[in-house]
This record gives sequence, structure tokens and C-alpha cells, in this order.
Amino acid sequence: MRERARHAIAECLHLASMTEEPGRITRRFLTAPVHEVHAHLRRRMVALGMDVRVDAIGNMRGLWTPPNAGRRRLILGSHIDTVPDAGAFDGVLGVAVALELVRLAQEDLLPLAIEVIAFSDEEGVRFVPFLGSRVVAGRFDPALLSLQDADGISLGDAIRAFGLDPDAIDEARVDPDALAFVEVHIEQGPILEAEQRSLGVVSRIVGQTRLSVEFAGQANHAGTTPMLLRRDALAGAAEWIAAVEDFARRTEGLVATVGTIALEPNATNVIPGKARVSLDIRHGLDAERESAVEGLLAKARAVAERRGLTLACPRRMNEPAVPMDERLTAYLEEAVEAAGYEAQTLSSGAGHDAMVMATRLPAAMLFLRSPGGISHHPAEAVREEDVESALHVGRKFLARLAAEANT
Ligand code: HGY
Ligand code: MN
Ligand code: MN
Repeated sequence: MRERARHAIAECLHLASMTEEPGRITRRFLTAPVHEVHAHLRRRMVALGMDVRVDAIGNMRGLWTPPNAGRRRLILGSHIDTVPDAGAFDGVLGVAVALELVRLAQEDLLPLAIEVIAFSDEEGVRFVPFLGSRVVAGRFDPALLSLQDADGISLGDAIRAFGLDPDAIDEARVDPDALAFVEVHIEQGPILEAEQRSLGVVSRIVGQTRLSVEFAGQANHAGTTPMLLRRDALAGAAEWIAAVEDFARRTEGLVATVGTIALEPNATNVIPGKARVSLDIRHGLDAERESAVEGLLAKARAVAERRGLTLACPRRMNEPAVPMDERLTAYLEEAVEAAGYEAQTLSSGAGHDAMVMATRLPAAMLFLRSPGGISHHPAEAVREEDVESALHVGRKFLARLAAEANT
């Protein structure tokens, strides 16, 4: 099994070379390198005897249907898009492991149909998060088709430019007989490493809200405008960003991140007239998250009022905390113990396609240790022995599910 683990890791490193930016890993939704990823995955899926298709939102989907399978199918998968300057394992490891698990299910002659989905967008860097899994889960809002990316290209045009038809999105919904969705993913945090554990079973995925917070003041000459006559949008945003960090540090269980900033006109010798920042805010309890969002928006309004700025705060995404399916989680824990490891459950601070798929069918997640606890960074890593453990556990989980699916 160690050889299969090496193969999965090698596959992730190979896919990492398919990037928008030579020298670093950046692969946004339906950009050119995704064609290369699809070609690779198509070859892999065909070689496994799977029926292969790309759906209308750009998910790459392979279906293995053994002769002795019943009606019901298990869905495995994760996303193939990345953040800018990403690591090589966030998302794609789940697809590589899923394909290895199909091979193991074939070797074990499991009477279980398995669909592997490589989701086209989870990070939301180009448009909004979870486009791939929203479509599969039947939660896609057609109004999103008019959203524009940083280059002014609409989501609908991006889909068409990739050679797909946005009018066919409804056909991409998950098969109504789907049994469950299971996602294998790196933890992306420090817990499993600190506990010296290979694997973890996810109990719940924290909720998250993403907003754009836009301060507008008055652009003016940097040399001739007295300090007391300024309405400096960036100075206002900076004051608020410091308040966000201070608030989150003082609020148990809350994380809040300002990850992007865009200025207009963005010149050294011009007082910024506009400052648009992003806010990513998460908490295990939805009420706490919502109250934190309201509190931080109230702080933004107070800063804007005092500085004579205007404020707009459009929401980009709002996903509630999602518990994983108890039955599937128990099967995963049994499989972890049967494979000789101690089951450790943990909640996920990172969002995943499983949180969207869970609104449509029972969902569960298996985490692998993140060495150094780092992710969304080129130093992101995974250990061979942990991928091997995940394959042992996955093989036992599939057998358990197959036994149930055909009762
Ligand atoms: O941002 C997240 O939580 C995930 O990595 N997309
Ligand atoms: Mn990610
Ligand atoms: Mn991910």
C-alpha cells in the first residue's frame, strides 16, 4: 500500500505543475491549466474503467459501476482549484486518494458503485466559493452567472469560454440514489500533528461568512491636502482592520481575516478615494459568528461616520456550521480502529465541499495530518505513511458501506 500512497503523492505533485503562474501553484476556476488537469484525470479514470464526463460547471466526474453493484452509489472527491501560491495537496489529494480507493474497491470486488468528483471550484478565488459542489447539491443560484471576475468576465462567459454550457447546469445534480459523500482532505491545521496522529475523523465543519467591506472617501492630492481636510478611505480601512484583529483575539473560538485589499486610484501621491477589503469570519457556533459579523460591521459604520466616509458591505458567502453524518462518521471511526489507529475526531476550521454536499446527502470527512500545520502555502505537505493509513482506512470503510448498501 505504501507504493499506492507514493503514487497518490506523485500525482498531486504532477498536477501542481499545471498552474496559471509558472514557479508557483495557482489554479483558479476554469482557467487554462484546468484543461490539463482534466486531460490527466480523464486518462486516469478511463484506465480504471470508469465512465467519464465533465459537467456544466466544470466538475470532472468518473463513475465506476461493477457488475454486482446495486442501484446506490458512493460519491468520493474534493476540489482541483487552488488559492494563489498554494500548496500541492489542498483538494487534489482527495481526488488522488479517491481514485486509489476505486482501484482497491475493484481489487476487493466490492458490489459498490463509486462516483469520483473533482470539483471545479471550492476556494472561490475567481468568483465565489463552492461553485462545483453547489451545482452537484442542487444549490446553484443562476443569478451567480452574471458575477464578474477581476477581468470583468462573467461566470456564464467563463463557463462558455471553457467549452461548457451554463444552460445544462441543472443536469449536473447528484444522482438521487446517491448513498453518501465522503471527502479525504489534509487537516490544514496543527491538531493532528500536535497529537502525533496520522488521521482524524471530522465531527463538524465550522460556519463561515465572507464579505466585501468597501470604504469610500475623497481622492485628492497627497501634497496639497491638509491632514484635517482629508477623507482617506485607506486610513479608515486600516483603523477598522486593526479593530477586527483586536475583536477576534478577544473572542473565544472566533477567527477573522482580512485577506485582500484593493485601492482606487492606488497611487503613491494620491489620497485613496476607495478601499475595498475582504472579511472572512468563522466560528463553530452560528449565533456567535452572526453576532461577530454584526459587531464588526457596526465598528465599520462608526469608523466611516467619524471619518466622513461612505460604506458598503455586500455579503459574498454565508455557510452555516455543518455536523458530519453520525452513521458515516461511526463507520470511519470503526475503519480507523480496524486499521490499527486510534480514532480522533476534530472539527474543521477550513471549509470543504463536504459542507455543501451535506445539505443534499449524508457526508463525512477523513483528515490527514498537516506537517507544520501549514496550508494555503507552498510549504503545505503530507506524509507518505499518512496517505498509506488513509488508504487502509478507506478500504475498510468502503467494505463496511458496501455491506450496508446491498442489504
Ligand atoms: O478557506 C477554506 O476554508 C478552504 O480552504 N477553502
Ligand atoms: Mn483551501
Ligand atoms: Mn480544500
